[in-house]
Amino acid sequence: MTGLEVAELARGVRGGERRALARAITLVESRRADHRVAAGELLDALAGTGRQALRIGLSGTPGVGKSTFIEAFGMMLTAQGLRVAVLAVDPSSARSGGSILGDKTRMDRLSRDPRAFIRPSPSQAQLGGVARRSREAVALCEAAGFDVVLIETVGVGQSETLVAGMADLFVLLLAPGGGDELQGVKRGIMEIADLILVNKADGDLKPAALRTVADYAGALRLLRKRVQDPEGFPKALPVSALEEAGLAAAWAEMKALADWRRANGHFARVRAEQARSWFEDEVRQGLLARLERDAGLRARMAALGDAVEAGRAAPSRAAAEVLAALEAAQG
Ligand SMILES: Nc1nc2c(ncn2[C@@H]2O[C@H](COP(=O)(O)OP(=O)(O)O)[C@@H](O)[C@H]2O)c(=O)[nH]1
Ligand SMILES: [Mg+2]
Repeated sequence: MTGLEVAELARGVRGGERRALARAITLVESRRADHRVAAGELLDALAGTGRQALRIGLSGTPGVGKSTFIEAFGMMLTAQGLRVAVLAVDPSSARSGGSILGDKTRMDRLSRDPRAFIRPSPSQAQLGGVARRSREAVALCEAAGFDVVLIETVGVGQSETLVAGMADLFVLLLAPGGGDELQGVKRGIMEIADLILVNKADGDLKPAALRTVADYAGALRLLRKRVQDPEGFPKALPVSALEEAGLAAAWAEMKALADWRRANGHFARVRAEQARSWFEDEVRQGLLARLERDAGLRARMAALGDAVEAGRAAPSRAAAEVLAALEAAQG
């Protein structure tokens, strides 16, 4: 890509053109070396827009209603005049075929909405690559002037931490269920949630949903108080994505929380910390990539791994040897 083409793409993204944004995301997803360079230039060119979206991470196990929720919630926001981007972060997408496209619920209405932009996760990605691609895609959506960026992920542990690390708010979607369900949610996930939405609070499931909300509200009260929370947060609420009930209340809570965090400096502080850890991550990934690119080092590492496994070398000693070899290779 020439400098001129990058500049033109940047102009398109800044102008909020969805096709330019889609192309830009494809560019940042590419692992080709020349594409990486162009992607870096593009992100640089877009760095100064000063635009800020509300980034909302959304997680939940398959079938809980993420797609249904995102479509209904997204339509509600676009009806208010807001522009909404939806990104998917799915490290397992190589197997499942993507968490949005592979779905029964394809968000048909939202995808036709001119104020919305939907991007499924790419197939074939490892967590490291997913992290970079997702952060950059979020940055691109922000530069394109979207007001809300929804970052969806399936509940597979690691990806939730990843998404929370690039979001301003983290929402956990749950299905109605008794005590077992409460057990099933890992404590770590509870600790990063800002809002727990118990979906399917409709029809026969409504009483169970309301009980689940009460259970989680109780469990949340037992968690350690976090500095970035006002009184009453994290919170649990019932919603019905299907009947589009409780969505306005959920949005009101999200806005109230974001406003409070902005007013109290937590919003900017957390973003600054996220930027730092993004940077540190990139350095780590870059070092690992170097290690993996160098055939001699790879062979050395394999041999030392065997020696460690056989008890002929101490792990820390062997690691020091690989790092010394890496430094020497830098020369
Ligand atoms: N009763 C009820 N069913 C829902 C609701 N939201 C989603 N569903 C259903 O749950 C199933 C899974 O929904 P989907 O949005 O695809 O879940 P995802 O896998 O988390 O994206 C579908 O059959 C939906 O129609 C809801 O609020 N109430
Ligand atoms: Mg889905």
